[in-house]
Formats: sequence, C-alpha cells, structure tokens
Amino acid sequence: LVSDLNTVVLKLGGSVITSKAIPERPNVHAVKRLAREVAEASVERLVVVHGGGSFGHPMAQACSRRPGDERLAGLSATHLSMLRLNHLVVSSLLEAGVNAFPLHPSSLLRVGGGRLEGLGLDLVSHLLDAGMTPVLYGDVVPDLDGDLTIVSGDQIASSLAVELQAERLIFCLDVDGIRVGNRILRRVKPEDLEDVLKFVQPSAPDVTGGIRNKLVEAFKASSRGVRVLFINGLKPGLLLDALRGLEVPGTVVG
Ligand code: IP8
Repeated sequence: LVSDLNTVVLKLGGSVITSKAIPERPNVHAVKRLAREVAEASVERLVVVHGGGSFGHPMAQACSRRPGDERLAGLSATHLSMLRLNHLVVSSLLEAGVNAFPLHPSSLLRVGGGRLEGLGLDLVSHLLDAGMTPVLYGDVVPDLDGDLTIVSGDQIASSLAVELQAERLIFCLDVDGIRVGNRILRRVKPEDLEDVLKFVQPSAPDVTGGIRNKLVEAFKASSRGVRVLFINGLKPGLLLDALRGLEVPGTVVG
C-alpha cells in the first residue's frame, strides 16, 4: 500500500450527531453544521466514520437479550437504524458540498472470532483516489464463525487510520476531551493509559464501550504513528480548525 501521509480519519461520535436520550432522534443541526465545517476545511483525503448514539445502540441492547430468531431480527433492525443515520450524515455532507460516499461495514468488513480481520481497504483507497470522501459507521457485521457481531465506529476509525497510515485521527465528542474528575486532560501519554482507564467508565447505553473503548482505540492508532485528537464536536468551529491542522482545545493521545 502506498503511504497516504496526508489522510485524515474523522470519527463523528453518536452523542454529537444524535440526541442520546430519545431513540432515533438525530441532532440535525449539529450534523449539518459539522458537514459545513468539513466542506470548508476541504481536506484532500478524508474518511468519515460515525457512531450510533440513539440510533443502533438501543436496538442492539434490547435484542442482545432476546432468544434466537428475535435476536437476529433485532440485529437486522439495528443495521437498518444505522443506515437511516448514515443517510442523514451522507446527504448532509453532499448538501454542504463534500463528495461523500457511503460504504457499509456490514458488507465490507471481515470479522472472524470476534476480531476485525479485513477492512475493505481497497475500496476505501479507491474512493479516496477518485476524490470521494468515504463515510462508514459502527455496524452489525457477519462473523465468519457464523454469528453476527457489532463493530464500533471507533474500532473502524482507528483501524482505518492505521492501515491507511493516516496523518491524523480526530474524534468528535460531546465533551471537551478526556475527563478525569473535573479536569480535561490536555494529553494522555502511553504510560498514563492504565491509570486514566481506571477513571473512565463505559457509558451506560453504549453497547460498544463508550469513552473507554475510544481511548483504547486511540492508543492503537497513536502507537502506529497516527496523531490522535479528541475534541468537542458540539462547539462550532473546533472541527474546522482541527481539520485545518490548527491547535484546538481538547485531548491529544500519544
Ligand atoms: O457508536 C455503534 O457504533 P459506535 C454501532 O461507534 C451499533 O460504537 C450498531 C450499535
């Protein structure tokens, strides 16, 4: 693979693009503003990955406790829920002037024994080369072992950042960064990870592990040379500056 040194991977958190308290309630205002910021930044090679928030997660959680067929139907419905949110994200990006193109992890990723084994990298690179902005999301993915599994957008984003040798991975959160107590950490170094993980708990409605999982994924990418940044996606202008490579308030990992 040719090194894509100027590729940026952007993860839009579910808590930013949806209202988490109400099932399937998008935060249309935030999605459209973020789309405009992405358009204005005009990053040459950008991959967008979004989370589920109030789409995907409630359904996935409810069906995980159901027997057999009911669980399978619920997983299918979970995927459809993510498709609806993906439709909003992609159409908002298009409306803002970004050549966004949806890629569906359910049909693209290879998962074996619960592990992510293939990312469909060829297709992602092909779209980037063609001048498109691929848009992926956390999804329900068939496991080659015979079951289905939920892969978080965080894992997809960090794995893509590593495999594409991205320069930067930006996580948009609904808070100002990684928080311990009342303090936002400016930087989390590898040697501090264990300590910090003790203080950040998985957030309740998230089937994929919330902020904890994000940090673990962030470290995977940063240990492979990707610059990882957590910023508040609800504060107008921060994403634009971060995409432009300017210094913004938030947490740097690595
Ligand atoms: O919000 C979740 O993606 P995430 C995807 O990035 C599903 O963890 C299907 C719940």
